[in-house]
Amino acid sequence: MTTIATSTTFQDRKVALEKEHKILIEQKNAPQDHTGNGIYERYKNPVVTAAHVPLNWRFDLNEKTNPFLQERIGMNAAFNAGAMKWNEKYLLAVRVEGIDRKSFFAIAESPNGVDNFKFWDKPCVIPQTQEPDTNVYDMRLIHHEDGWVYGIFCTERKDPKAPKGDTSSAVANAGIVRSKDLVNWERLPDLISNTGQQRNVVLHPEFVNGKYALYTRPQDGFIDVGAGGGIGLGYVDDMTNPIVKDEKIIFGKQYHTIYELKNGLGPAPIKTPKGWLHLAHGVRNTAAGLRYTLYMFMTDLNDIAKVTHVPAGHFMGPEGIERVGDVSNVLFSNGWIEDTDGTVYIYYASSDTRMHVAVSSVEKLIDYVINTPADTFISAGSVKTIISQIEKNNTI
Ligand code: M1P
Repeated sequence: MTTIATSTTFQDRKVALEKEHKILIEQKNAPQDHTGNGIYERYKNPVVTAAHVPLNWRFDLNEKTNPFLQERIGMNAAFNAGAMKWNEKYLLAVRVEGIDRKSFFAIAESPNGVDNFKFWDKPCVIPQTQEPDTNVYDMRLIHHEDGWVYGIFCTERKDPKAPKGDTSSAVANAGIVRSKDLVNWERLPDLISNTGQQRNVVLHPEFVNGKYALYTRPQDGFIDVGAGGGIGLGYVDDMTNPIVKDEKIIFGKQYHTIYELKNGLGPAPIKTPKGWLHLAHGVRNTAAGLRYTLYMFMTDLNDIAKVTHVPAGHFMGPEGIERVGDVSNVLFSNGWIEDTDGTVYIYYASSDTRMHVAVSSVEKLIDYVINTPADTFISAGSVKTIISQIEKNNTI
């Protein structure tokens, strides 16, 4: 049997693919060319996309077994990444989604936090519990004061109680791994809580009265939070037996806000002299479907259950190309890095498709959270807030 593929086609394609990939990975990034809002600067290029995934994960590079150099394992998206600085490098624990719809985690590393993100040699191997995860996603990386790096992620399995013929209903819970080198991961039992489902679970980086503190997002159903929802806070004595106790909602959903339908914590909070800075996502319904935006709030340094400041509205909403993707009109963040000089790299995904970065500082974020007017929850209140600002400006 003859084949139309020739050695030349294979070699040409290989050279072209490698060149394209190198150009993409090494492309320099820069802040967007506009004045912006003074709170953060969005960067021009996405920092990680499905096309960043190494060629040897996707292609069989042996000419004998793949004469046409076809992509054997396609990648669909790279998004919702956890983040941390590690050995002077900026790391993202990216949710990579294959075209088989399965997500997995893979670490991408950058020397500067804004470009040149390269994946490590192989994706992360997450050990299984007795009940294998059907899908895993949205890992938060937390370097806890106990010395371990924890990865808390969503594990999803088919709902065993789903009626016959319902092939969609699932149960979501928090899966937990920990590591000392980010290569070898130890799987701990999944979170044990009183609610049916959990997503967006985040570990507080410090002990609180000798206990581990976990931000939760209890929900009744897989998509709908139902009667529950909101950002919860509960305590665990021992992460090897993670039973959440005293779970209370510290930030509930609220009518006619950007977190009307549901909300969930993003990355672990950043400690500042004024309080703990939090980044979260809020979801509201629209005629065009759900809209996910990011918002910020601050909690008390000595009482992490006490919300002290909440600027009105969203901190970041989808803009331009960010508005379009597999699940359009979504911004989601589960990773940020506070650098030693106070710079904050905010990693966010757009429309469940790609990763971006926006850069701010602890100082700017504190100013934003403390001095942005709070929500009055009614239009007349918003008008009053604007007029008060106009009048103050008139006295300058
Ligand atoms: O599709 C948007 C997001 O939907 C879910 O978020 P939440 O748990 O708040 O509903 C998650 O599946 C998330 O990964 C996804 O980005």
